[in-house]
Amino acid sequence: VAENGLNGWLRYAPLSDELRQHASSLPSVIVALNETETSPVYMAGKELQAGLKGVLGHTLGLTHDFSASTNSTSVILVGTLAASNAAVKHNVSSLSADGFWLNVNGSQVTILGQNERGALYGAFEYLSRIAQGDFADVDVMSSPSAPIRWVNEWDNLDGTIERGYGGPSIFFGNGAVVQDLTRAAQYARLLASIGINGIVVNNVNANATLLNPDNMDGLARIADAMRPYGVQVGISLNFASPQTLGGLATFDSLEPSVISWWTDKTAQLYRRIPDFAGYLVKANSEGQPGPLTYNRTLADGANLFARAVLPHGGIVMFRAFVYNNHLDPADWKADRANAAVDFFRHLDGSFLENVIVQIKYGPIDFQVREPPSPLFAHLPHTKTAIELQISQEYLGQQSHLVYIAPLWKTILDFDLRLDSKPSLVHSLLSGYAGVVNVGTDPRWLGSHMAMANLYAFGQLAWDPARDSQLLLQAWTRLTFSLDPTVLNTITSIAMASWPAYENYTGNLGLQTLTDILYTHYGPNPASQDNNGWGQWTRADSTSIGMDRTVSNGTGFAGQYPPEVAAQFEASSTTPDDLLLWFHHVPYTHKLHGTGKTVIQHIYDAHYAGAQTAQDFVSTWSALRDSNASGTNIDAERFDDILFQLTYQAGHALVWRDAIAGFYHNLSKIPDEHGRVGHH
Ligand code: GCW
Repeated sequence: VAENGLNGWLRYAPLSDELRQHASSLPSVIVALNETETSPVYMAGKELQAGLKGVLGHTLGLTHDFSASTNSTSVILVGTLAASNAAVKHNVSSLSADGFWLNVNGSQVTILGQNERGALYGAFEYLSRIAQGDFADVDVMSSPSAPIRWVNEWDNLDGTIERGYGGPSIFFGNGAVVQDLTRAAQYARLLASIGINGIVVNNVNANATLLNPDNMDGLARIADAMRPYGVQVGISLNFASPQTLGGLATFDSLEPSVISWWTDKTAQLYRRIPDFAGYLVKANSEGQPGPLTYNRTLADGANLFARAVLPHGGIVMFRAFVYNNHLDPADWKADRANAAVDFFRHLDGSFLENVIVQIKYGPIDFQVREPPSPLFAHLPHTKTAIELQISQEYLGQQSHLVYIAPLWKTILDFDLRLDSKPSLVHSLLSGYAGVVNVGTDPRWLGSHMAMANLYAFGQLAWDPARDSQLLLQAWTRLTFSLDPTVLNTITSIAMASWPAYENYTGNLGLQTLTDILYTHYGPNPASQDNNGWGQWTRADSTSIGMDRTVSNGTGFAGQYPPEVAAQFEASSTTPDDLLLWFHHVPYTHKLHGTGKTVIQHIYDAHYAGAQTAQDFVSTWSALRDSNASGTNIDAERFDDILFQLTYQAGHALVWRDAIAGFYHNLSKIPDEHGRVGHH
């Protein structure tokens, strides 16, 4: 199971004998046009060799010299466009950075990257097709939708991980970078196979001691481990470092001593890591220091780092997750959802060119359903990236199976109607940042099934138009089996998982009704309200929901461009699944979809969602019965997943009874079906 977990979707399990017959039409030699052992093209050659060996059982020769192999025209050629120029005729001009051309023409396979990374990505694409039993000729040109495709890890230097559910850090322990970075290299391989080109290795709640000389040396070792896969390393900064680590009296972003402190530190980092990716900054948020501490603007703070990295080619990801976590719950006009736009709108155009504002997908915080952050509509002169969370902080922490891609698609495909023109969120983005938080667990995330989310994240960052179900199915074939029963089983469970989780944890845009004060796990609807965190539901004995209208509420709806604002302003045009996000209504308010009352919907959804979770167990168990030939899935992973689904089924009942009971107590409105309040 360890091997199966560690390799994730890169298992290269043997194909059936029937499919293996195609192997005879494959070339016998791989030519990888770079012989430097740490180069992505060299790794591509190695990966092709190992992958084809696993899938087809044949070991192809591997050379790095095209001329030596020209006696056979039939080769798998992989390299950069530049390196191949002499060797092959191609007609590839339109690739952007990291893009590739994959051409399979009979027994000739050509994989050319716009750069080294692109060649590696093309090799992974070819292998993915073969491993899924697809031997057809193709001619694909593929370029990423956005240049920045990063993962963020919230690893602390002591080896713990904030909101990490896959064991301790693969990077840090005891205040330093760990000696054995095997797992870092394995992780880079997985990331490269889904087109991820950057990683921030430490928590956004950053520890300044990461910048001491020993730790900077350690970061260089991490960068060395990941570089062959084209994954560049960046770090999160603690804004107060010049004071806390550097001993200066201040960390004011406009103070010359502070500026030169950061300039020096940055130069020291680039001396060790010439391709260092850049910085991620969480400033003035949840108690973190920042420029506002000295009455400077957030742009002043971002530009401080941007100037430091600019001469080295680095970038600054500056988080928009800035809000007041001591809001007054008695103030019906107060709204945490307003914060990002309030803090950033007027800064559009004042960031340097190498600053990217990194925006969480929704205005609150990785909830089970949110509308898109309206900030995406307010920064036409600023580069932006979307922050998604693979780590299931509010989504059952990998103990619940939740396939998140369909949720992400509701945001990426949302049309903000800027200037009343089509403006899908994904079309506005320069980058993607995924909070992953893998750990030393041999399944990386603590759950085999959760890896579908990481796979889908990379695939959507490359091309957000991809279909979440097709992505899931490709992942399933690569991870488990080509067996149609496995495919159908996993498709039915995973595609039902987010709707089910929404049903039993947070209906109608109420947010995930978990314990928001500490664990973010398990039901605790009472914890949402009457505190400063602003994840309020405003539930009382007669009514429920946040009034975010302009006419009567917090005004949040008005942060969207006019057409969208008008839609959310009226409850009659607000989609039911966001009704309580935007409106405070009586429990007896009727939904337009079903005509049910809000309270009856809450009851019914909880019973339906919990039932779906029960069904997951029987659906999954049926796979074992269909596995008489032993061809579909190994017993270890089967049992591991069965155990998690069984746990989820039980916990879904806990959720159901806690939430349905809570609103029954509050509203005193009986369930039409007599289920609630009779346990
Ligand atoms: O969702 C909240 C988390 C914090 C996290 C913060 C953030 C890293 O509960 O653990 O801190 O968001 O995104 O900065």
